[in-house]
Amino acid sequence: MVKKTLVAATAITLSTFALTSCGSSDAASDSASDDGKITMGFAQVGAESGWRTANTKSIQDTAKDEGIDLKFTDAQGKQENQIAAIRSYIQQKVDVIAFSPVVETGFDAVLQEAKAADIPVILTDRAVDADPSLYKTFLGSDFVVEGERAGDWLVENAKDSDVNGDGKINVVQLEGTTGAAPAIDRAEGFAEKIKADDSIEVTASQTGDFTRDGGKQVMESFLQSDDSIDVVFAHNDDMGLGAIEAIEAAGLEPGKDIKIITIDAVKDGMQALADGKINFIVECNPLLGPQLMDLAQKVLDGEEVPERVLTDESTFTQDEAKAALPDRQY
Ligand code: GYE
Repeated sequence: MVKKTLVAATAITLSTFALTSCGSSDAASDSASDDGKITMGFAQVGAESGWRTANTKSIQDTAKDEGIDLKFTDAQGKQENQIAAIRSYIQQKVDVIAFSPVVETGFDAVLQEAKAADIPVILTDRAVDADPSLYKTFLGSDFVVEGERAGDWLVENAKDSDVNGDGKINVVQLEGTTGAAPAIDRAEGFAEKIKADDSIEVTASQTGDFTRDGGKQVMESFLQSDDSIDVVFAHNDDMGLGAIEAIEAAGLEPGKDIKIITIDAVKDGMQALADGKINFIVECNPLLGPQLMDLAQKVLDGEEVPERVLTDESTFTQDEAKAALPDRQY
């Protein structure tokens, strides 16, 4: 275990973890092991989607490659499990805690506890709505921009998206987990951009909890109550893939009878895009492991890190998906 307490107490920048690990004596008596290795506690959301699976693998593989002792928990989509995991990392006196908050609110108390224990926290993937002094940095995508990219595509492709030919483009939205940053921000970015065209309207919007099953069930109910749906905007690929199943079961052709826009660009989504069942995907990069471990190193070295670290992302049309698929890692 590394002694960040030494860094804090002496306010000097220590160049190596080997050095930090033979420093302060009271911290030394706390440590679970004193081998100079970083111990990171990571509280993951769950395993709700292909994106999450790729994200988990990236974090675990990078930790292994870089000799970081990773304590990993899967909160199964429940905030209380995530808070319990973070508390247990505090008790175990890990060097650094990282997590991807299930929802935006309700983490203040546990973040205060980590701060009081002098354990730095790095947010990955999703943000919290809390005092920024409670965490060191936030690494992840700009979800508002992702929603905007989806909205821009629809505005640009409005004519083709009026499948029913009635001059109105009726969009149903499959939202991510209620209260989660990507669900809130993607809806916001999308809504902002579609304002540019009066004929586009979100006629129904409901959570599918970022899962394939959730997307399927919500889409089934949308299809039962409305036969004028032109477009599905799903906050992730998995829900879009669930919607495809529901659309096919209703005897309609996804991508043609109903246009589909999703976010993530995981392999299954990209395959459906290349097959013409999805029309446009906004990329959200799950491979955060290398940047996360790098930030952890820097924080524990006492280096300054930016408050916000963005990931690089693009978008895919059907032709672009065909070209990108052979090299797609996840
Ligand atoms: O888009 C979705 C996942 O937080 C960016 O969570 C992540 C989202 C991702 O379940 O597939």
